[in-house]
Amino acid sequence: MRLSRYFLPVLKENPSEAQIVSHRLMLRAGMIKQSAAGIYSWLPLGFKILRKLENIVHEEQARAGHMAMLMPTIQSADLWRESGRYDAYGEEMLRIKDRGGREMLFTPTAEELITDIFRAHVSSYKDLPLTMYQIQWKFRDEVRPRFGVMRGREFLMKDGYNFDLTKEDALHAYNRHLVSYLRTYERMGLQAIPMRADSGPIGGDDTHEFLVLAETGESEVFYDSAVTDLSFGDRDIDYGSVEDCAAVMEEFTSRYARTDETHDPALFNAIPEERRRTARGIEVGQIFYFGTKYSEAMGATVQRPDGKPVPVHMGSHGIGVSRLMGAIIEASHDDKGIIWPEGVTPYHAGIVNLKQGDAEADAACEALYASLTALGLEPLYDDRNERAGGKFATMDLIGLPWRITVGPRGLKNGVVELTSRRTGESEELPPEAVVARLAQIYAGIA
Ligand code: 5CA
Repeated sequence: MRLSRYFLPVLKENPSEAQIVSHRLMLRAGMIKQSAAGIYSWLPLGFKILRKLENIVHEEQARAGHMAMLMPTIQSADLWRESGRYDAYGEEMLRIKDRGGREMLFTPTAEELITDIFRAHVSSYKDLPLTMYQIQWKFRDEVRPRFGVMRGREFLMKDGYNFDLTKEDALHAYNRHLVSYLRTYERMGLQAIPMRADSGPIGGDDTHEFLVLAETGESEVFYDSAVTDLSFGDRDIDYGSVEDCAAVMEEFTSRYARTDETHDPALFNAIPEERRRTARGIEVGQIFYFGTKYSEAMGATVQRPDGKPVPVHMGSHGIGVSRLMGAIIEASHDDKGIIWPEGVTPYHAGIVNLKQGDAEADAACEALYASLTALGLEPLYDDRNERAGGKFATMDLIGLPWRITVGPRGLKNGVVELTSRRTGESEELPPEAVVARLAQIYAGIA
């Protein structure tokens, strides 16, 4: 992509409505534009990152054996009356009437609709286990939409639903989701800690939230500092293995880590004092096991091997895809702007031409652009007729992890400069060596 042709409405001033750094930087970097309270348009740069996050989620769901599907955003109220949630959900639900006066709603989550699909088509234990998910827009009429995409009213969520014959099978699905979520967040450059939480309007007793520690987080959390030493890394887990998934669950959830809703001061105080931590966190996902709550209410049963019909055991599992963008920025920025982790960066490297119009500099930039593109990498080339200072400021603001600076002086010596956004360190290298280095950095990521 060439910056001269890109739609990147960068703001010079800090927007006054933004209270936290991620919201400020998303507006300044031209990623989003608010259209109404808690409702945003995703401009090309923001949308590109959103797609990257979605792709990671899709890849990790496929790895865990879950099937992608898509359900409508507008649903019939009748379905929600069956589960009792049409009334229970309260003011957060956006209710709509169609021209025939029929009551509809904009989906805040989709347990009812998926259960309706299940009961229409599945009647035997032989079709289980089954897990399907979607990445779809949700609407919750939040009392206080704020912090940009962090607490929106319209937001993008991955929601997945498992159907199992027994409680044990459903708990395996729960553990399997925990494992796949750990891997998903790590690929996004985040440490998200599973914490025992409250199940709220979804229901059930077993639930964990995944929290990214950040001062601006909306949740108060209490944990044993030992949980922050854990990392999933590149372990090869067999998602079909009950033991493998249970072992990861045990490792990541046996230490004290809870949100304020489930906090137990007595248990917390039993942790050695030097390991007790109170902090704030951003909830980027939540998994639930709620047994037969929906299947019983809606008549979703299957025949057991002995022929007896039983309600299926279910759970649901959510990832806040649009919120994640804010969480990543909260975790990775400096006073100049965003610093994207390599796994989610919108473009792999920026090319800054210090002297646009200089035949040699232009040719060197074009050659770099072509070589990187040929490797399957996406460069963002700042080919505008602007001062170097302005070009650097834009690159720093939008946060690409690597910048290649090309100027007539370096080219006389056969070199360009490769700069790391994270460390600020630069190295002078021949253009071919820069291309080889970037290929190496992104091998296995891009
Ligand atoms: N049905 C379940 C799981 S699919 C469910 O709805 N879970 S949830 O309520 O916990 O939402 C899943 C995730 O969506 C949350 O962990 C959070 O990351 C994200 N989320 C929830 N509300 C908002 C909001 N108002 N703005 C942005 N993201 C949100």
